[in-house]
Amino acid sequence: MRITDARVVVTSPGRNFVTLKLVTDGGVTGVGDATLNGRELAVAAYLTEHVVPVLIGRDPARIEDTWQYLYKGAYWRRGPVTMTAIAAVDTALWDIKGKVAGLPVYQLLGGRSREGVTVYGHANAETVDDVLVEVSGYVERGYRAVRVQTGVPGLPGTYGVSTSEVYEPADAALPTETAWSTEAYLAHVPSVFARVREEFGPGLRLLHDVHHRLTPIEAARLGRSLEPYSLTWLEDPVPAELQEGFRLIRRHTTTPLAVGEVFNSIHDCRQLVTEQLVDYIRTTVVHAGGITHLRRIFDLAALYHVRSGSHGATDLSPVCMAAALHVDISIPNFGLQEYMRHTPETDAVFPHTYHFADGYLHPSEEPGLGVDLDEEAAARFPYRPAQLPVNRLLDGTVHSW
Ligand code: KDG
Ligand code: MG
Repeated sequence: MRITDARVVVTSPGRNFVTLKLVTDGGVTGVGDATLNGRELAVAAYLTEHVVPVLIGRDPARIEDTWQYLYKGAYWRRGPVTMTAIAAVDTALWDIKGKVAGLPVYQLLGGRSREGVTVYGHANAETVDDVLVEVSGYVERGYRAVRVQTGVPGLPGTYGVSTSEVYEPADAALPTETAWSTEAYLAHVPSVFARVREEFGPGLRLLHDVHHRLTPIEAARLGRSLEPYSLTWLEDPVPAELQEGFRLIRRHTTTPLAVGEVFNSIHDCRQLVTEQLVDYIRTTVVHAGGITHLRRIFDLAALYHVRSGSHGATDLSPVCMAAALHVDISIPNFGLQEYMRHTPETDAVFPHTYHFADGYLHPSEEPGLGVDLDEEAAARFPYRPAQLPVNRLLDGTVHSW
């Protein structure tokens, strides 16, 4: 069996997605997500110019060999663009292998370790009263875990709080600017979780995303102040380039920590995992080298009692979500999976058979990943430039977004 064609499709059914579709001489096809939010065309060009030419004629069964060829063969290792491109190829090859075997991909990964994939949804609103309504909507739909974000009094807009029906931070061709005050934020957040716990009791799992905005000692203070509300995790409390900074947070709080959505390789995770500085590692199929590399990260994490908590925002396409669910259902150290629903337009471009029921997502039972790209539908939604915002402190200093 040989790869005869490899198409890079950029489409924007509500937001931009990049997808790689591999075609084989036997007619079997495979898809992989290659979307890097705000930098989509960089990955599309990497694939088109440097990867597609070396794929034509290759044996699609050789997943590991192809991974090593693209990783070691490029000489320039790691980085979000490279690893997203490799992820797309890897994911598409697992899709093909599943179809050839006549099995859903999770069966090739060792079969089920659980009955369903526990997911968390996003409750967000400007005020605490409104966010309580959002949380109860998730509880009614059967969710067991909810991420809670609210506006901060005194700030014009806050990370994670939608201004429209569909949450979409990449909201303009040139970056919009947001404003941030650590003091106002730290003074507000504990009161939000006090209200949510009071209203929903101890059973509901609660999460919060700081989105890389604090210093280690500020994060330590926040973690400690949230301890009475027993969060499942506090996410990205600080930018994670300084991994030893997490030792300082750990010394002061037992609030569990989750990090990894911007990581792209096992080497980004190594110190945090092996020093047990985090409790959940949030790397994804699309940004961390595909199913092959993600499993390697999760296997390392399992040795250190670190569980998975894969990123699953709407800028990761249904192809990524389909692949993530095959990993989630099969690994021994699954923790939680983020799940934001895509728009109906996106679902129509990426027909899939994974589904939500009773607080769980269930992977497809079809051979392969159980997701496809409808290229005709995709062609109706041309690319639109869209970038993520830039964040500034109130005095104008550029801060982490
Ligand atoms: O592209 C960036 C988004 O995916 C990110 O801001 C969402 O932090 C995020 C999350 O946890 O879903
Ligand atoms: Mg996040």
